[in-house]
Amino acid sequence: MFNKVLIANRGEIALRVIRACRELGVASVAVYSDADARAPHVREADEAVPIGPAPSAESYLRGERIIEAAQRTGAEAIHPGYGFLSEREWFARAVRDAGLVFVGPPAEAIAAMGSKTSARQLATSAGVPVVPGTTTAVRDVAEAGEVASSLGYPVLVKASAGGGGKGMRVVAREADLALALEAARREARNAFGDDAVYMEKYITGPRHVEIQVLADQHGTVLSLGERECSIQRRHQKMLEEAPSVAVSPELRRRMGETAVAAARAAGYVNAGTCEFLLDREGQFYFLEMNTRLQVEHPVTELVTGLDLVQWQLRIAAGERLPFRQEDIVPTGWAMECRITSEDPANGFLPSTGRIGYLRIPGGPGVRWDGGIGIGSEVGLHYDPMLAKLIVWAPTRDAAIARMHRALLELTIDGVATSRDFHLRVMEDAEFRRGDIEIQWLERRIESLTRPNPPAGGKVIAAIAAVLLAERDRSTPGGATATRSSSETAAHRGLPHEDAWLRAGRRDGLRSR
Ligand code: MV4
Repeated sequence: MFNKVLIANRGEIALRVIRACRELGVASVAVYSDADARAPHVREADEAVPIGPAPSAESYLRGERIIEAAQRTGAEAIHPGYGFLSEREWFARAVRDAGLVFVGPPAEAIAAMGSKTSARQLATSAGVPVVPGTTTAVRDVAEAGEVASSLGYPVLVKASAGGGGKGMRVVAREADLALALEAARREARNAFGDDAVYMEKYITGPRHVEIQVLADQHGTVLSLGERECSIQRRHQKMLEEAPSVAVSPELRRRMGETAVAAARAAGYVNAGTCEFLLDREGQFYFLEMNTRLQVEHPVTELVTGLDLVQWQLRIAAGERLPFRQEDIVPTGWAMECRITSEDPANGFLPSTGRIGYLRIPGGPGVRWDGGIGIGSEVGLHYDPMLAKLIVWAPTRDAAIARMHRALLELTIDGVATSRDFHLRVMEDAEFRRGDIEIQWLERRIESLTRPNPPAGGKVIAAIAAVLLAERDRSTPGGATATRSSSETAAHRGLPHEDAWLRAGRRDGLRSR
């Protein structure tokens, strides 16, 4: 194993990697921008190196500076986290060329999966099902028209260099094709500096299900099962779970084998994720492969019992995976809510400020992967994700109840956050049935983000009456309730939360 690893990232993921290093007895080196001089990841690491001004283009994206910092501190490997330099082929190559180990896939695998058309070709040649469409870029409107009529409308125009939904246009009929093609090209050129686009049949109402894979340097490639990631807004995931209600053991086995085949075809090593669309008929289609550790990796960790970051480090150090596919059996249910500094009541507008008070949830089955503390300044330089609240429970119903409970415990003062939005999701009947697909959130955004009705005098009196009655009923000694009425009332006075709790009690949530 390495003696020392540099972490080329910030926030919660830098802390996550530091924790894995510490458990493996590996020293950690943080890097930080001027804005992060007092950030938790800097305090927590064994050493820290300043790398530049606040804008990421002048700090966390300065690969050559980060490599220098690794050499100067005697780190043998660099963990890129997610985002920033994690999927830059040139960086993976530069790290290797500097005589260091990149804790991630080979540069060649990043390149092979980076272009969506080359990923489709690779997948197709490995027998992996892809959405019907072209495996090369379309030249012009004439060719696009021919492709579209053979596929049948609606079709989707996608950027070859794309990913994450940029440069993507749904086309419902021939009359709209020329404009959509132009728009997709323009967006692709601006986002990726490459205006090549290709086409696919548009799949309506699918789920987004992804498979985690782990591959060592000795030819073992394993599937760690699926994550359900359909709850997203504008291609930003908000909530993930493992397993998926839509995936049977048989489908899990088939999707897992497919993901392993795609990874093998790319010469993949380390942790990676194959994204699929899963339609209502249970057909699945490979979309793309993410060649990095993902934000939502903890839900897979909780149902498999494996520490993915530790395995990333072990694999990078040349260790063999000591288990076989049949040893990996997901157990129970895990769910993750992304806690962001965005205001759901205000169109998810990014919110800034200083964290004045922070109450982190705890108790059975609760995990907090955070990157903030009291006093942290939340600005606009970086991603708005402050932390991930993750729970595990034996069943999905119990995981939902546990997440709701943990969200009630969470208090973040100083910035607007996505907390209340997540409470609403946990309370939503469709979500609780697992009746979701990729358009679900956008369709339900109104009811999930509507400001709470002002707690007028009557409402407050009603809540107080319920709380007092409940305290008297549920507290053996009478006087001090375990869930203190002041805490709950101070909970920004959301009437719906208590209504839900009461309903939950009636429905026997405790018996799960
Ligand atoms: C699709 C699709 C429907 N049909 N491809 C969005 C981002 C990129 N990863 C691929 N995406 C999609 N590709 C076909 N042929 C729908 C989406 C899509 C989507 C996919 C996953 C998660 C959320 C999504 C939200 C909107 C559209």
